[in-house]
Amino acid sequence: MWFFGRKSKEKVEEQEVREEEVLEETVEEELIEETEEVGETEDVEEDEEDLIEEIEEVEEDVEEELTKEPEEEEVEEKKEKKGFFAKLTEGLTKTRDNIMDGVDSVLGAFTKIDEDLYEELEEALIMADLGVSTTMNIMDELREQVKEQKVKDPSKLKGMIVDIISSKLSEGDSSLNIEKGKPTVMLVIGVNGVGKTTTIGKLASQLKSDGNRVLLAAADTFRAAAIDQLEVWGERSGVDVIKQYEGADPSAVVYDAIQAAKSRDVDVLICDTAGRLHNKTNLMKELEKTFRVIDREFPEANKEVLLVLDATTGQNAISQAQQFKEVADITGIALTKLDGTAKGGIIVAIHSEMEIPVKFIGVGEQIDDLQPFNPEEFTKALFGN
Ligand SMILES: Nc1nc2c(ncn2[C@@H]2O[C@H](COP(=O)(O)OP(=O)(O)OP(=O)(O)O)[C@@H](O)[C@H]2O)c(=O)[nH]1
Ligand SMILES: [Mg+2]
Repeated sequence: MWFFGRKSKEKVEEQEVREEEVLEETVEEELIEETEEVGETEDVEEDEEDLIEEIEEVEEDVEEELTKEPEEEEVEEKKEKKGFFAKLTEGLTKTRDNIMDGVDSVLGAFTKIDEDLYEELEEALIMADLGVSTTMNIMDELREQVKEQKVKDPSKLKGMIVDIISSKLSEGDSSLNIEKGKPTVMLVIGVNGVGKTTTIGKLASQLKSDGNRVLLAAADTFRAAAIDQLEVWGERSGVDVIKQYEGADPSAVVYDAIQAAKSRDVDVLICDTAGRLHNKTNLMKELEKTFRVIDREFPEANKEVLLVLDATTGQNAISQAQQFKEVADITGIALTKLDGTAKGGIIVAIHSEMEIPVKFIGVGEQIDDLQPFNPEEFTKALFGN
């Protein structure tokens, strides 16, 4: 115990000394800390001022951004609106060059307007897929205007040609035969590969977003893949497809679809058709049968027969139109693949020779790459005036 007691006494003394040292150290540390804190407070105040300045600057920037924003939004909107027009202008580049390069080189080679100039101009327009009879027509009008206006300068002819072509494109009614409160049946016809199914898909999507109840009929039963392809477009545009099976009677599919359209109170029923059967006679007979079914089963409906033509086929499109005209009362033409072809001039020939209005133009494979044909917009995209 003693030992313990003595040791404890020494320990207590040691402990007291240490406690005093620790206390001194702590006070010293606290003092240092306090002085440092004072320094820090000054720093914080400075930082705060900097921060306020920064916040003010950011606020100014934000205000500037906010006042700028509507302008940027407008630009974005314009960009979207311009989408199709820009695509059309770009798509028509080769067609424009094809027509204008020919015209320019002829006009550049003459100093006066004479028969030779007219002949060469005629050739240039035919070469640009405007078609023989349309070209003759354009030339007749041109000669007349030159005489009337006493034009002497060949360079004046370019503007005159553009005006004549533009007025030709404006002839005819390009609007679709769709009325609110009355159903419309649209039969989409054309040879294989021209873009019928794709056009139907794009059209279904547009008509639906315009507030119409739309239904599709897979009356191209020639290939199973054709039915599948229409179904894919139906899904994309959120529109139902009435179908049967490969090899089924196309008129039976149309019959089913008409019954469905009636019971579902559909506004527009669009029927896909085969572009190719075992032979051409078969194809035309099948179409006639389908027309009879529509007339018998849906007499109260408006009828649209849309012939799809592929712009890249040039003059061939005219002979296709002539053949289909023999069996069908074509009410309008959808001219596809105007993007990237040099043969877009065919649209002028179709318009004036066939006396069937072009109602739609296609400039690509996407769902929004189809537009109602607007003659003013089209000539603006084609000639930039
Ligand atoms: N570049 C371009 N391609 C198009 C356009 N329209 C359709 N196509 C393409 O042309 C090809 C044929 O289109 P479809 O819609 O299958 O043609 P279809 O007339 O239904 O053909 P069939 O069913 O075989 O008679 C597809 O690869 C389409 O993507 C267009 O405006 N521009
Ligand atoms: Mg098809």
